[in-house]
Amino acid sequence: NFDFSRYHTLSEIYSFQDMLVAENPNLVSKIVIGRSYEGRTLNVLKFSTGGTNRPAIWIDTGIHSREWVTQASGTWFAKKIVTGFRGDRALTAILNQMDIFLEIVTNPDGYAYTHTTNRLWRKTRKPNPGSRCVGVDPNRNWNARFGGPGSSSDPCSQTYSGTRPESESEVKSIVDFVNSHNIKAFISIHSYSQLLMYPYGYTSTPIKDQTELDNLARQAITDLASLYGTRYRFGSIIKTIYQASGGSIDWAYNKGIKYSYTFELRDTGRYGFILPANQIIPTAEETWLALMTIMDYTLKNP
Ligand code: 0X9
Ligand code: ZN
Repeated sequence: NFDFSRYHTLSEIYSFQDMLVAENPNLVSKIVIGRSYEGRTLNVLKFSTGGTNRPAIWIDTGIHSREWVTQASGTWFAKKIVTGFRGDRALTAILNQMDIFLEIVTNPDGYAYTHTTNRLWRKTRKPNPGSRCVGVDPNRNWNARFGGPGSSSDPCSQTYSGTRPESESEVKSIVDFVNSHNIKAFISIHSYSQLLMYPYGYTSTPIKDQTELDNLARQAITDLASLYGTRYRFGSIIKTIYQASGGSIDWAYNKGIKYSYTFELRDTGRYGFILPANQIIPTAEETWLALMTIMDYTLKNP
């Protein structure tokens, strides 16, 4: 009865998560990895068929709260995993050996604020001492050339890094979680621009695994396009979108998670962050194909 063709409030998504766990207790569990600045739980869905500390895929959506198609797609992915398990051979093979961790509302304070006050809010909601401006960019707050080019030291900027790495509990909670799990792929989902990118954002020096990640990205966007013809570009962050320091996938890659990718979902700017709800399901469906390509490759090339 959850309507995937509409956007939902935070409480609706949180209820959806609890329902999914209640209805599929042998496959899905909810891990509270911390609390947001305003005290909301930071929920990660764990999809697992057993084992202990299995190799795993990390997927986050909604770290920038205004990118609503990402949280909506995240809920669709969660449902897709439970409905596809046992029927979908490739997905079942993944789940027989690996766990999938999915944080749908990675910035819940921001998401609540986009519903109540400002639809275009991006950052966290922690006050900045000495400034009237609120919030830190949670994709500039990671310990990967923190404070470098493509981030701002101005609390009023949309790309404000904060005063120190991991100052935001929404970021620190993921860092602690990832550090204590066996994550093989780290995928962070944003919108918009239709891009699939790999590190780095802070430097144009290529990563060691550039050729492999480039080839996998090409395959993933080819599979994505096979459904509705949606065209993506791909490459390193700095060459594809712009220079950005303190981003999550640069941190993940530098800590040894080879398959670190970030998506920018639909569209290319006609609607931008305010993507019409009738595009949620097609966006999620096509993105799922790219995610499957990356997860399947990760399974086969650990
Ligand atoms: O600026 C960003 O954080 C991302 N674009 S967005 O419009 N969704 O805000 C670009 C992500 C670059 N990724 C990393 N630096 N890890
Ligand atoms: Zn974003």
